[in-house]
Amino acid sequence: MTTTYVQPTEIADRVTTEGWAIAKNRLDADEIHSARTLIAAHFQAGKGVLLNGAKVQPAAAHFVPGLAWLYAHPQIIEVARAALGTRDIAFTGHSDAHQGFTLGWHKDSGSEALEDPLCGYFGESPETLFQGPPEVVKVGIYLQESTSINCLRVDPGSHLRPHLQPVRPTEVLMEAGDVVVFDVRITHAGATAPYPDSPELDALRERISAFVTFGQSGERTRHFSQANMRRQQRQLGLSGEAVMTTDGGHAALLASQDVLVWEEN
Ligand SMILES: O=C(O)CCC(=O)C(=O)O
Repeated sequence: MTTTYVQPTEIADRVTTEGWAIAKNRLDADEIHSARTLIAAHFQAGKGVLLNGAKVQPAAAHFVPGLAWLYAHPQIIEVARAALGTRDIAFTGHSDAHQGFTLGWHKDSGSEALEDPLCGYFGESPETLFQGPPEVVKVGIYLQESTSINCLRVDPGSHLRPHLQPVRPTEVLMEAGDVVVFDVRITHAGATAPYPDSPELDALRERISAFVTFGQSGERTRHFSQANMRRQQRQLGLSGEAVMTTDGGHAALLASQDVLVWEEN
C-alpha cells in the first residue's frame, strides 16, 4: 500500500477516519540539520538510555540541550491543532528523541495485549476507548527521508479497534521536513530490524527521529498525560521533581502559543 498526502484542511478528517496523516514541508533544511546534529551529539556524549540497542531520550524537550524549540515549533503545533480540530490543546509532557530505534506493532495508548485490561494510559475499558474522534495525537518528526527500510508503519483505522494484529499495514513514506500525525490509539510499528549483518543496518543506525504528544485540553488528556509522564520518569530513573526542574525552555515557548502545559500545573 502506498502513502498519500493530504492538504492541511483535510488533516482532521483523515486522522478521525484513518487515524493518521502526513503534513508536508513543515521543517526547513536548516531546522532538520540542527535537530539531527543536536540529537546525534547528545547520544554521542553517552546521554539517554539504551533500549534494545537503540538510543532513546525520554523527555527530550527537557534533556537534549538546545532542542526545546523543536517540540514547540509553530508548524508542529499547527499540525497537532489541525488533527485535534481545536486550538484548545495541551502538551502532555511526552517528548522523545530516538536514534537507531526499531519497534514492533503496538499502540501508544497502551493496550489489552500488554496485559492491561484498562488500556494503559487512559485507564478506560476498550469499549469506551476505541470510539470517537482523536483526543490525543503524536507528531512524528523523522529527520531523514523515510524509505521502505526505515519508515514508520501504520494500520489505518486501527485507532477504532483494540486488537494489535495489523489489517492493512501501510508504509509512511515521507521527505525530510514532512511530519506525520497519528492518533495514539492507532496500531503502528517502527523500522524492522534486519538480520545481523544486513547492509540495511547502517541506514537504521542513522535513523534519527523525534516525537511529541498533544491532546485536547480535558480530563482524558490529563489522565493520559499523568500516566505517560510516570512511564517516562521510570525510563529515566528519575523522580517527578527532577524532570520538572530541568527546564529546556519548551514550556515558555508552548505557553507563548497558548498551548497548555500540564507538567507545570
Ligand atoms: O520509530 C518509529 O518509527 C516509531 C516509534 C514508535 O512507535 C513510538 O515511539 O511509539
